[in-house]
Amino acid sequence: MQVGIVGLPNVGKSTLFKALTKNQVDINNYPFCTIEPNVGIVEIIDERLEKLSHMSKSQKIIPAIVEFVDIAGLVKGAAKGEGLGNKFLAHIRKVDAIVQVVRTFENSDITHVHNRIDPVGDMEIVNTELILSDLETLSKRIDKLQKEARGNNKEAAVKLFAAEEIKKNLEKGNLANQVKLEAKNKIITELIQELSLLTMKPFLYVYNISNDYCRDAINRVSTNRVSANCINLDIKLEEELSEMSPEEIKELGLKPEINKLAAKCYDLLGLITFFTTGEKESRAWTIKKDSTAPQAGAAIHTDFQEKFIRADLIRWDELLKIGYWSKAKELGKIKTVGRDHIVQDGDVMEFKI
Ligand SMILES: Nc1nc2c(ncn2[C@@H]2O[C@H](COP(=O)(O)OP(=O)(O)OP(=O)(O)O)[C@@H](O)[C@H]2O)c(=O)[nH]1
Ligand SMILES: [Mg+2]
Repeated sequence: MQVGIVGLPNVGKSTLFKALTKNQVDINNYPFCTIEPNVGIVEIIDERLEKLSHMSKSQKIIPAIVEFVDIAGLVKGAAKGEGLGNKFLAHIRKVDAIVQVVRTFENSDITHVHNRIDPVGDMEIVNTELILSDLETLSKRIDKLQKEARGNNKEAAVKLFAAEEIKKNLEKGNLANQVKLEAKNKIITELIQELSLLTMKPFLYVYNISNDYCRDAINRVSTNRVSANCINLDIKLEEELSEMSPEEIKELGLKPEINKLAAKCYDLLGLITFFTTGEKESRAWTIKKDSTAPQAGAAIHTDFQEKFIRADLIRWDELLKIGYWSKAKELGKIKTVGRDHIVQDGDVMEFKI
């Protein structure tokens, strides 16, 4: 699962990527500094895992991870091939969720491609390009569906109706992920997968604030309709903190906020964690929300799904309170579940295959 970092050129995308992944990447005060995408892994800091590993005296801790991709800046006309145009959009198409970095900080030394600080305007430029690209995808699909629907193809008719509904919304400037569709309808789900629209992906806005940030701009952003899913971050400061030792940070009386973003992205991707714990290792495993026990097992080994017999589980905090697995078992606190059981975030599990 990958999260793509997008936004106008020179707004702090690579700085954010560096703060998150600690990968050394080019950060320079000029637009289109990044051309080829940078890919990096971020460990999700999880207090629960640390406590479990402490309880089990584990030799190794293996946290959950999220992959981030730092993508080239986009400009007006990208959907028509301006800037890095289509190449840029192809990189976005591959990711599972989008983090859009929006500049709100004022600093005349840092070039803004439009020579102004206007977060709402910037977001609209980026979103418009994504929407235009999606409209092109939709138009082609609608043409095809219209032909199919004429032949009394019921499935095509359902898809056509949904595709037109999405198109209408995009034309109003809404993102596809804001369109209310019958999420449980199999045909519509299939259409959504086939279309793979950029604006259907989950979105998170990161407002790049700083000491010299413009409060007025933030206020305008927060009253804007597209700001539902957002987070304020002083990206430059976070990057500086990522280079310091915990002692140095403590001395400054500061607290990094960057981990919150990684955790929020994990959530944005629709992911949850279950744990395994023992002397050898304690580990956080990543699964999609609503996964069944055999599907969760597949995170450990693909074989586990097919050869699944049952799973034993307990909530992480309950296990921690009791102190160890065998005692929890003695006390009858370990639950045995079958194939249909839906795994919850924070379950500690053992699989029987
Ligand atoms: N003052 C200030 N400067 C920042 C902040 N974030 C980034 N910068 C500076 O802005 C410049 C551009 O940052 P990058 O991270 O390279 O921007 P980018 O979005 O990756 O740019 P492209 O790759 O060209 O699209 C660098 O000089 C950063 O140091 C911030 O929060 N405050
Ligand atoms: Mg960059």
